Amino acid sequence: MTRKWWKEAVAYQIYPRSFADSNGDGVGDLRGIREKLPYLKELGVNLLWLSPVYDSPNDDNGYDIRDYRKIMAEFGTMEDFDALLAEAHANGMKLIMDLVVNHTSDEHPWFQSSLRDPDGPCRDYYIWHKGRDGKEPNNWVSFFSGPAWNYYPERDEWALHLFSKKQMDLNWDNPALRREVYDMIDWWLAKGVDGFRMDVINLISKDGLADGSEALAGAIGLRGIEHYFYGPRLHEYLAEMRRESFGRYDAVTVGETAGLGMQMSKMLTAESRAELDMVFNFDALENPGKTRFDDYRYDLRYLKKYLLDWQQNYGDNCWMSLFFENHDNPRMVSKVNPDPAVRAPLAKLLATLQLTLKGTPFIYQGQELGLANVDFASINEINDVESRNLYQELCGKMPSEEAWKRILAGTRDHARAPMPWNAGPNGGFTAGTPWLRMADGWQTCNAADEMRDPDSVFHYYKKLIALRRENPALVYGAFRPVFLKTKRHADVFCYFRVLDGRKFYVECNLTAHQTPRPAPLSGAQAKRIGNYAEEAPVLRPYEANVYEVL
Ligand code: ISL
Ligand code: CA
Repeated sequence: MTRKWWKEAVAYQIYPRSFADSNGDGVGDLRGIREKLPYLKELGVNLLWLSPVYDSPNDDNGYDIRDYRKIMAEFGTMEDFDALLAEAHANGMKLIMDLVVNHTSDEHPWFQSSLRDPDGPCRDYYIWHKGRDGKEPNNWVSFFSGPAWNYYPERDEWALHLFSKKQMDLNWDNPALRREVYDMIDWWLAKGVDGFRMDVINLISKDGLADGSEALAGAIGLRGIEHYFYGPRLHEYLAEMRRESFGRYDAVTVGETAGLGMQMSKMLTAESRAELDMVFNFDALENPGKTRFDDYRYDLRYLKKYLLDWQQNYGDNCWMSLFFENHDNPRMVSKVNPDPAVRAPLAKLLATLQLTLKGTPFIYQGQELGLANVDFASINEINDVESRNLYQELCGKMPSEEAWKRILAGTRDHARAPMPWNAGPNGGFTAGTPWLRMADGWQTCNAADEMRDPDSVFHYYKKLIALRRENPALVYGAFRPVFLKTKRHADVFCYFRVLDGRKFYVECNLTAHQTPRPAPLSGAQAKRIGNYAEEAPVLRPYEANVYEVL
């Protein structure tokens, strides 16, 4: 297996709007992030991913980019960015950007030119079509509700937007557009950024205009999906992009690729194919048959099945990313078990899995504090465009209380609530009014308090991150699961990580009930970390332990 810096890294995702506000306007910013670098250094992470910080009208909080080479005014200036990058590097941390190139804002000069100058150079930068009997060119729907097309009288044509009405899909079949994108990527790489997380990169190749099938739209109702998920020229574009930009730098790429499956994942990340380094696979973020907006308890025994498959079958030519949370998903602890009494042990169990399995861990801000979902009171407290549109749509189909229940189960704002830094006003996030409501409970659950408490979720993460960074066996070691055949041990997940004579053993109880402990290890061993202070003959709720076999 090839050794790479990004396989050994522990990554941390920052949602800048909600991380730290340096100037009291209620919005997190680049200086805020810079002020928190010592915190991140103490935690031990060494690869930072920033959600978009580019100039944007914020219809989708920065995922609608107006200028790829400019910093969003609310977040600061390019000087602030350069200073952040330099200081991250000086502290031994790499920094990757969010690359959003499936679409731009409708306020991007390319779109404005495409719209107003139909014979100009940007004519075919977007996906324009004539209407069908005065209506949309086809029946595709947007991820954010409603038809995926806007009509523009200026061209008497419709333009495709798979996301919000202000996020216009780029036409990747146009080589001139692709060149613009590669030049932009180069510009950032030349500046010294260490790579990119690539937003909905699996959508960039569309296969034409045919109507979407109702049957294939699936539980999420995405009619048209079969025409642009992993489209016909995706691999060609990824390989070209790598050749023309990333490939000439020591940069890492992580594709955001929903609805993936192992075969496609291997095709995207196999070293020999030179497309992407890693992908984010969402296949196990919900239990089978469930979607994010269903109110249910996630059963971790399903995660075990998924991990057993991927850890054993993904091969040595591919490398996984490991994550439970990001800015688009509710908090994992709340999904699995919202009971506050088990929050800490459960958060530590998830940390144990994420930091002892094979793959690069991506921790989402606040996960290291064990943050839970927010008890939003009504749709008025919700900012997210996806939630607001979906709420409107659902209210047409069901009583508004029921619609609200679905939004509350799945809204992306759970993860976007500002970081609680201390027990002071607004959790120390801002001296002003936070742009989005804080989660209740920051008075007792915040970074400062957890840093003082040696038993906190924060300290557990810190110790585990250090353990992983010091032990190549936890990075490159073979994965060897045990106790798979006994029904008695269906609730536990136990495995070894083995490399060059070093051996770690991990045992986890995936349930909220006590369960028999599998036979203990024989021979000399040392416990490296665990989420219960005392040893016991059984595994307690969500118990997790890591031993080194000596
Ligand atoms: O595909 C999905 C469900 O099957 C979605 O979760 C999809 O992956 C997701 O909405 C894409 O997210 C990314 O692109 C969006 C942006 O709003 C998100 O914040 C970003 O992470 C559009 O840029
Ligand atoms: Ca600010």
